Amino acid sequence: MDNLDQIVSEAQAAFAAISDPDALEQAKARFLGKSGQITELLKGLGKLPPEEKKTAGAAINVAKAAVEAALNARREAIRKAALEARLAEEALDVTLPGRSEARGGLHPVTRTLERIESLFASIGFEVADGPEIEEDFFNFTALNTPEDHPARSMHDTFYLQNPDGSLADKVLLRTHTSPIQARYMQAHVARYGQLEKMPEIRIIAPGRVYRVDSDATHSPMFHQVEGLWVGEGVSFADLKGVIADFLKSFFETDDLTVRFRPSFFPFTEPSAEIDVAFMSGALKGRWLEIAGCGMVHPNVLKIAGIDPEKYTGFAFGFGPDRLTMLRYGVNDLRLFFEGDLRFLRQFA
Ligand code: 2U9
Repeated sequence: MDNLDQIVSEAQAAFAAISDPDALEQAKARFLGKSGQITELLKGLGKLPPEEKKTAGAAINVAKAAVEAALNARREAIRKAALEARLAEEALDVTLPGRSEARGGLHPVTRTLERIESLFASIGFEVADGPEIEEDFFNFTALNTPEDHPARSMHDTFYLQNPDGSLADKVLLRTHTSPIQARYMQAHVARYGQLEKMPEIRIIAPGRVYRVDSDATHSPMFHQVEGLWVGEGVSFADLKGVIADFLKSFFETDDLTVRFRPSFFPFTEPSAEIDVAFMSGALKGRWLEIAGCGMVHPNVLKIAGIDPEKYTGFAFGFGPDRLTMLRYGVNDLRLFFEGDLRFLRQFA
């Protein structure tokens, strides 16, 4: 049966030379297919005399099994090689340096706002909020601002347009955060106005405000933090104490002097500008205008439904953008709103 050994060797050599799975199945057909060499030999068994059939049959089956074994071994080798190639291709180099998440940080003005909020929270002030798109009533009328006041002109205030381009009726971008307090007072009166003794109002109102103005010290969008304390017997002396304590805490020094300089606002009477002078450091001895304040005008209390004969209050307003410039020594306000990370990263 030399022929059989030869077929087996031929099959083994043929399979060994193949590394493509489809080509391997085609090579299999040459030996084990319908007209394959082994199949043909099996078919020829019928023609042999009965005494030879058994041994010849057994020998062919041994050869067939050897071809099948070679085929399976090669199939397995090809599968393994393919898997290894894929693993090598998809391998991760876990020793490469990682890609780290960029670290975010708070905007310097946000830091100032949070600082102001927490200092006032420590003396019982609640943080109040309101819409940036505001009604003329809450922005001006409720704050005792006359119909012909220049702040009401389109020259100073952004008014909203209807989709057809016509001017929206008395809807504007708030020019200060005072409407937050006007709304708060109205809601407070609706809730507690009937009580014999109305609970005190003690709020600060931080937020974005908008004015038609743009240069190195004015941005069309800027921030304000205003405060309001209304109750029985609230006086200008209380105002002075609260403001002086706040400024010392904010600038982390007792080495400063606060000055109240008479001024005018439609919503306060009397009104004052607040100046501060540091007794040491780079700004030593220079008066800096830092805020405005005053006793809430009786008309403002009346419009909110509060009896000005029974209750009084003080209000004040800070520009946190300016406070931030002072605290960090920045000389151009516009840097805060350009979103340049090279600038902002310095505060993160
Ligand atoms: C109500 C009544 C009174 C808030 C006040 C100022 C004075 C003030 C400035 C601060 C910096 C504007 O952005 S700024 O230039 N603000 O001078 N604000 S009194 O008075 C109020 C507020 C609400 C109901």
